Amino acid sequence: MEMFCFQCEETTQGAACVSSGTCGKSPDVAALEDLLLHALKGVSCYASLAAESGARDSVVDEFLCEAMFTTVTNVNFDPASLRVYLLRTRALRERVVRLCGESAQRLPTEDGPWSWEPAEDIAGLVRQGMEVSVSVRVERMGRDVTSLEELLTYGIKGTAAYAYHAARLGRADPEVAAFLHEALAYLAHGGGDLDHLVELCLKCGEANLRAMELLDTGNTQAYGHPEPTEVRVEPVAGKAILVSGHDLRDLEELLAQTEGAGINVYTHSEMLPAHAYPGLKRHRHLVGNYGGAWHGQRDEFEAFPGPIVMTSNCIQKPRESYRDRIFTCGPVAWPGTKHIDSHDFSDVIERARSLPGFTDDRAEETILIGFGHDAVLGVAGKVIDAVKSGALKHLFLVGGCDGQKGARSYYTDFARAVPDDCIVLTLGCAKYRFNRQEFGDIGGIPRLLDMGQCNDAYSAIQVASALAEAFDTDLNGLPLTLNISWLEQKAACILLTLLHLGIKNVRLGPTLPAFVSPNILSVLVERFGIGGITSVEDDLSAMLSA
Ligand code: FSO
Ligand code: SF4
Repeated sequence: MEMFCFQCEETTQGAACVSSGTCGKSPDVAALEDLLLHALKGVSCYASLAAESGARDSVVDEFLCEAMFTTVTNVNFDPASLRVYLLRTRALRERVVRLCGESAQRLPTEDGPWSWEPAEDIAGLVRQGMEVSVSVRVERMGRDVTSLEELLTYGIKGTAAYAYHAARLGRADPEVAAFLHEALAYLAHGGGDLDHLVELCLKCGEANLRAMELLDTGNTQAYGHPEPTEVRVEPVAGKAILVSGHDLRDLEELLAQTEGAGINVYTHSEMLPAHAYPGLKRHRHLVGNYGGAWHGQRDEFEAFPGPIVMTSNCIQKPRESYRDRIFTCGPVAWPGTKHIDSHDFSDVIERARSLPGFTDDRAEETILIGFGHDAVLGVAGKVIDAVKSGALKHLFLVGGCDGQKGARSYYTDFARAVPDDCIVLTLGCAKYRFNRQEFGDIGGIPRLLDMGQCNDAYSAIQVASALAEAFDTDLNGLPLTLNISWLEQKAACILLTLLHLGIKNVRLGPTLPAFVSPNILSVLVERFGIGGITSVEDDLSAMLSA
């Protein structure tokens, strides 16, 4: 049986990856991830039953988030690591069954995710995974039900990823986990009711809003509110470590362990926003950002003269030239690369000492970042006055994930074409398409406001809500258009959050999700006004005249 994966925007020919993933995922890895999802649904069936009598287990909740995160695009490509997740899932199920007590017997007697037993070896697990793949479900449930089930599943994966990062900063809300269990249990039983699936998708958007809020609180309480900061984007002489991904907690630990070691630390891709947090930028050896969005990593990592740490997605197949100096953390894994456990970065530091580092300073060049909700709301009065006086006509959120397709140059052209009396808000790795360009300002307000990582969509929502209140309108009544570039499942959960908030007419590109069937797309268009992108000129003029 062939693999079948269409969870991200880079799926082959806009349909599904069937012989191998564009991302590098092998059929075996795809099957193991499908099986992990299946096994987790089994755990959630019991966790939902236990919750009915008020019994909860934070260990299970945290594991669920990490294990769901490991199945997100560009996170885990290692069959051995996925086998460990599967065995841990089976062991935790035992724990939740005990938590349920007698109610555990209420689950059906026929086989299902609640009764799965792991095969002996990886080959056996792969065979089990192929039996629960998306294509099997499409055959059983039909295209439309599977389409909504996948939208919900991907929303859950994204929410779990944000909840995982928040938990590492000591922030968790059992209600978020309770929703994830409820939704996975519904999927386990093959509910198939389209209306209920739509309702669960919107509830997922609500749970994700809470997960992003938890992460925002975790980040800002640990490191302070991001503040406008000029970040150096060309290297300086000295030994060097590069940190990519999204996990600020990993970065904090690495900075503490390299304090006074004479090694410079650089951010890469979605780690760029770290420079704006007072609690992180106080480390003088956090010297700058190196490179751009995730998909340029193979050239960038090859050229980087030190070790690289991947704290979350997006990892690509390492080239031989740097395979022995790339390290993974948390849910990230690639076969044959060293995984860091318990924040012990001593191997990374040792590797940095043994590598040459940068031999000289490159010409200084900086970019301005750090416009989280606190910084933007600090100048809200100025923004409101500028809108009232007509100096500021429209705000565009141009952000989300970047990807490898040439069609994504649309976002560079779009940001460039935004008229001078409009502001561009951005976040996520999509900003690398235009964040080294000069945008100028409107009455002292920079025309390009970098709000942070993809999860800082939370900041954008806070700012939009405050402006709506000031103008006595709702979120759809603002001169604001969301033009979102999507790649993977964190974008799916953010989209569901926007729909939960009632935000209409979001543009999604560069292509619409392959997992959304034509019928379900019509529902999304009719109910929420979701649309794709066309040409920069047509889209801009439609958005400005709406
Ligand atoms: Fe990008 Fe990757 Fe942050 Fe994603 S690095 S693509 S949406 O993981 O999460 O924006
Ligand atoms: Fe293809 Fe994306 Fe799935 Fe990778 S994650 S196999 S690129 S659809």
